[in-house]
Amino acid sequence: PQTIFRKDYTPPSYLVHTVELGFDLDPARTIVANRVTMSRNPDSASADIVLHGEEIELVALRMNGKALRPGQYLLGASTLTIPKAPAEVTLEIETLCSPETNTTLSGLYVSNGSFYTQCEAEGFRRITYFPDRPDVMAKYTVMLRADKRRFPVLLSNGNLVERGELDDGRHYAKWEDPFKKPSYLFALVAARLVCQEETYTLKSGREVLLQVWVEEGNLDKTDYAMQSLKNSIRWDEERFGLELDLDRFMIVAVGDFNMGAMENKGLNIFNTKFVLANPRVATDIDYAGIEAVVGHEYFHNWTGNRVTCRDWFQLSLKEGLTVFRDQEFSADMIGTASGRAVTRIDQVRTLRQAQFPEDAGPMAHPVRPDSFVEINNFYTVTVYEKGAEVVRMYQTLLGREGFRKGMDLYFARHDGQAVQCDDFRNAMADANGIDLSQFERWYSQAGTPVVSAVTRYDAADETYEITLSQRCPDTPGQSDKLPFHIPVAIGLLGADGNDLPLAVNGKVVGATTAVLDFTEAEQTFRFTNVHEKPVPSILRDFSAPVVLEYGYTDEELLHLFRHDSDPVNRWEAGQRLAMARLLKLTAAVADGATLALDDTFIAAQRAVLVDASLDAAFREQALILPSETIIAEHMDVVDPQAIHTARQFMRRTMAAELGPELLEQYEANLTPGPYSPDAQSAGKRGLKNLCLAYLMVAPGPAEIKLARNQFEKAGNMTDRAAALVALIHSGADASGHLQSFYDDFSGEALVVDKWFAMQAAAPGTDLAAVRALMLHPAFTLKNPNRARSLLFNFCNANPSRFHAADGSGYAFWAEHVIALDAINPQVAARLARSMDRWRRYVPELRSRMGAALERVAAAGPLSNDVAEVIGKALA
Ligand code: B3K
Ligand code: ZN
Repeated sequence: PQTIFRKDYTPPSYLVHTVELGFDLDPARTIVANRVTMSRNPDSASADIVLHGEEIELVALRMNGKALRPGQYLLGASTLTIPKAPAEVTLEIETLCSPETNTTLSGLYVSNGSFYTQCEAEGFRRITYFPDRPDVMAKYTVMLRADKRRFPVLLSNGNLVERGELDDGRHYAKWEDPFKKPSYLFALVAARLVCQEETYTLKSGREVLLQVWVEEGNLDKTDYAMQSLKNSIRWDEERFGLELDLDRFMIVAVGDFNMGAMENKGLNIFNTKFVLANPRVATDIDYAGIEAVVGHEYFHNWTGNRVTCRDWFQLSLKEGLTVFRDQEFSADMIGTASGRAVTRIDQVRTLRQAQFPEDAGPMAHPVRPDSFVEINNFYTVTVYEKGAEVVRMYQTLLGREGFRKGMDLYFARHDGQAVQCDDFRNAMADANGIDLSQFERWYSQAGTPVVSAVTRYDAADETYEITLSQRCPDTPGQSDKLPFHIPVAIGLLGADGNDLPLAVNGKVVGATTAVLDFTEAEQTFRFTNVHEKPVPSILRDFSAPVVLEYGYTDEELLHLFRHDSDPVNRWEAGQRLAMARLLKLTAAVADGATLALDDTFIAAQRAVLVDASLDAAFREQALILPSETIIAEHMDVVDPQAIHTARQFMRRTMAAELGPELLEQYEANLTPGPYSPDAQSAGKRGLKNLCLAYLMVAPGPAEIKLARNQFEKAGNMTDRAAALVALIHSGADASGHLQSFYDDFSGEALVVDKWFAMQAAAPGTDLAAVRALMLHPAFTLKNPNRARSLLFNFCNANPSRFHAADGSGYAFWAEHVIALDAINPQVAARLARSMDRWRRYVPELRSRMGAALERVAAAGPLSNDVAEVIGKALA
């Protein structure tokens, strides 16, 4: 496979003005007629037209009205080149494709008998020959023709301008998108669907048509998506002054989809998982996911579509920014400061669970990568979530108003353009009159920076000094990194737990949190008028995506855990207390020593659990122990069984010591009455179900009865699924409950996914049980949601079984990476990532993991997607 480098970017040789597409849709043999007008790009030295094409058959090619003979164009493996073309060109291209055999779910494909498309990043070239790159923006007109009975609904981007009947039971619809767009935002749907629709009035008074399209039988599950869409529209108007620019905005749900959703202009296509919800089938987490993803795709209309990326190396320009926007949207929808903090804690957990490991592994790459083999491998937690952290840091440095000024300037300068990450940074800097050149390193240097803090209190002087130093580990292809520009938010707590007033380097701060501009390798900040020795609360609200090292004592952490006014750092203190103990316990397990957990820790947990002045959602967060994956990241050599045993011991001890309080909080957080997904109620359910999970770690008959009762009486999926998970994890016989759950929901694909997922992730489920589940009639590798629910959960969320000593889990992994690769390379490559951290495991496991990787590498031919991931893991 060939590596593509950012430094090799060259402008397109031809610019496209208009694209007229005609589709004769037939599952086996679809004819695509493409009429495109283009002119030579003055910024390019080349007069060759280069079009991309994959898995399509060229039927006819005309240039300026004349048919081209084979010698007049060159057909490569994935390009069509017309050398020395005239300055102004109209091309007419006719091609054939086969949607029903397209299992990659990229390009035009069939799901449950209907047509859908997915073009980002490079799927449009699987539909027609085209300069399929985001810096080629054009106006599209689309004519769809299909059998009316089988495909009654015909949708594409923009506005419906015409529809009518054809011969032979066929019909047509013509769509026109008034906005220029890159090919990756093209979409069509031809399907048997129904919709919930509504006319919505924008702040300006303009009316728009909103539609949510789903398969028949799912109209009882579209309310929340519609509500989230309206909330998103309103929020973008209020927070960023950005209005919906179309008369019509459609969301379509499809059951076979490679990722969460896609922001095609005016026609968002969604994985059903992020559209369909009602209390019977969806959990609180599902509801939150729908709100976030509907928001995310909607916000792309400005950050992604109106202003797009020059090339795919700039992906975070739209993704990091849009994730940040959806995070802020979700936080604002909750509204309270503590609710906001809970969403922030979730973000920090995701970073530690997935992004820090990525940044420390063989696939580590900067937020703006320098090279790739397969772009689809770079839709990563680094580009998305770390990218969002980078955007968040602008806001932390500039304040909300300064950030808004930067956004306004960005749109003023770049609306309608395809630009780079640097353009966004320059808009932020210029709008605020500050120098952000060092900030560029967040885009160019991979790896998670480590910030070390040392403090010194001078009682005589009443000064407090904090010396920060930073380093960043080497990553593939990068060493000797330069210092980052890191905003370090800090507060100082007095002995009474209150924040002390702050004056830093001679300047009064006027708030209880100061944001330090940390830019050097080492830098000292001096607080004055500090009347007592404080406890520092460093990196409040997780102000930068770094690892913070500071020699906190237990007393200091307990003080922060009790009093910190910053809820994120309050939570963090609890995580530090837990992590120190988990690491000691893990070592003790490995050494065969006796395990013990101190009363101080238990007492601190008890205090938070019963503190009714705290939101239930926060208390839940505080009681969740660091995951086995996060613990592993803190160790040089990883022994997954020891980690699992240690963490289970801690959970069992907490359950035993906190039994009465857990039961009391279980009862105190019931949510009687009709289900509502609001944050308050969801928080209560979350805490209640966490209490249940602890009570079920080593349950007696009373606890089992409690769980069974909840399972049977539950009025919503959140409570029902939580009870079932608790039963499965407890080791009690849950087979009857699993069966009745399946029988009740066998017609609901998304619930069947949950059914597979909860079994796959349970420590009681060994490989034999997973293989048995694969034989279940509802299992298929072809549906990504289903494959993820069973395989990915086993390989990523059930470490004690996946890492079985005999290596059987790894062999299973290899077998299915290979099997999936033949069906859907994008999904296969995601599964391939489960082995990223293989070199860190104990030698017995490491050698077996290496063998499994070699086995995949030797299987052939592999897709570029899988070859890149495996090649980098073995490099
Ligand atoms: N932009 C799409 C992701 C496309 C992934 C292609 N492999 C979804 C999103 O981020 O909104
Ligand atoms: Zn996105």
